[in-house]
Amino acid sequence: MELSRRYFIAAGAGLAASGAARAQDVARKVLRLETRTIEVDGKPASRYGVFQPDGTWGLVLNEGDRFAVRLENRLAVPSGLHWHGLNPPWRQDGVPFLSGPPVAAGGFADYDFPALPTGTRWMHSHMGLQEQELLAAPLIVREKSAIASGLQEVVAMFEDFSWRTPAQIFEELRKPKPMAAMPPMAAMPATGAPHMDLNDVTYDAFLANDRTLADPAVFDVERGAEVRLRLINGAASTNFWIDLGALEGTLIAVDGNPVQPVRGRLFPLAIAQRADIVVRIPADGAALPVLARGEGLARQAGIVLRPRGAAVARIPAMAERATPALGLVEEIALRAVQPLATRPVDQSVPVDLTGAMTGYAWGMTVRGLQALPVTVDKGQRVELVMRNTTMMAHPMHLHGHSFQVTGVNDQRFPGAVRDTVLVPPMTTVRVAFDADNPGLWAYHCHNLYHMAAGMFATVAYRGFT
Ligand SMILES: [Cu+2]
Repeated sequence: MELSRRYFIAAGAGLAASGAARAQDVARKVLRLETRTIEVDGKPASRYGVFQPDGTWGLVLNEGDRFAVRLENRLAVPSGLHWHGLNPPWRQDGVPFLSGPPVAAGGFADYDFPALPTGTRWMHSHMGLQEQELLAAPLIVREKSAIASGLQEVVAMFEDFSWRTPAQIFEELRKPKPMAAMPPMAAMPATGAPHMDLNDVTYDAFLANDRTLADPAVFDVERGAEVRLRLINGAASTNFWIDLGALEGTLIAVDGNPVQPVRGRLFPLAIAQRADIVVRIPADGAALPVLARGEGLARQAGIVLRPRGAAVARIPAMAERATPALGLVEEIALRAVQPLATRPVDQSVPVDLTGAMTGYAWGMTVRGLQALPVTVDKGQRVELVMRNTTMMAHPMHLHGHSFQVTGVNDQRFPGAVRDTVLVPPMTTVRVAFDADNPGLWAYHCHNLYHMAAGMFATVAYRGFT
């Protein structure tokens, strides 16, 4: 295929790790997929991770940089990374079997493209259920404005943790269940009030930067100074509320893309979404927790901002009360700073999110057909009309493009530019994007188990692949 020449990518199928020795020869950052041990509730847990050779977690670039990376797979299994929120040429998107082959155990792959769009992105494995094994890390492209502001930046990624293997979790989910215990994926109970299912996996812990609240990551900050939080929901299947406690913050970007500022203490953060929030550290000098509280749960994780000399109080892993469900009240109020250009929609594509009553079978239909891609022509303005026919919320992610949220049910508005939007139960969400990045792109629910159970589709450019 001509593309493989045009875009320099060496998928390291069968190549030995001796390729690593040459990494110094090219001006590339090296990212390694490794096995490491973290501590959860005082017990060691062996999990995957993404580190630079000097131990740095993930990657921070500056606006204008190229994403010039060699990815070394030091795991014993085929793997890879998807650069979530960046819009690379499709062969470099890191989705095994769709954008290219997986990276073989001991092999490597090279990537080189402009690191765009800027902002808070992240990286994670798109291979099987590896994301649940914590194969994810922050990927930040610092905006010129952020660099010029001189604000201290604190990156926090929140994840869900289980002592069970992801395969065990998935097997348990897929087991046939008695009718009474079956989640009513598309049912209305006799009361008439819709029953919502918030979480179908029960986790043992939530993590912030790999740590529980028993031993949280603590960041030193200056009294009275502003700090820019770059918060990432890297969980496999948990939506969070970001809780700033007594502190009010200003939301300035979602999914890395600037929004008109929104003040608040509580912000929804669905699976795979990001939020940039600026907080001012009070002059009184108290330490400030930034919590991620599981949707519908009391369980929480968090980091602590500590002014010089402040004591850090123990924060319980379980709050007194469970949080409510995430909704779209905040989403509807968001306004993009850089919206899509005004132009008519060339095609509007109905996409239904579906769940079967029996078994754990999730799906999505395009124009009413399972497994049909969203076919687009380069240059089109495309609208996706996502109708959730199920009783669970689905964080829907489109690869390779940034979209603008343009409507919820009957309401139209020029909303945020994102790459992942939450579609709550029995709700229709509209997004629009410009078909400007030819390829064959993943388009799916970012709940790992929903995706694995079939809620996965593609966007295909006509005449391209
Ligand atoms: Cu889903």
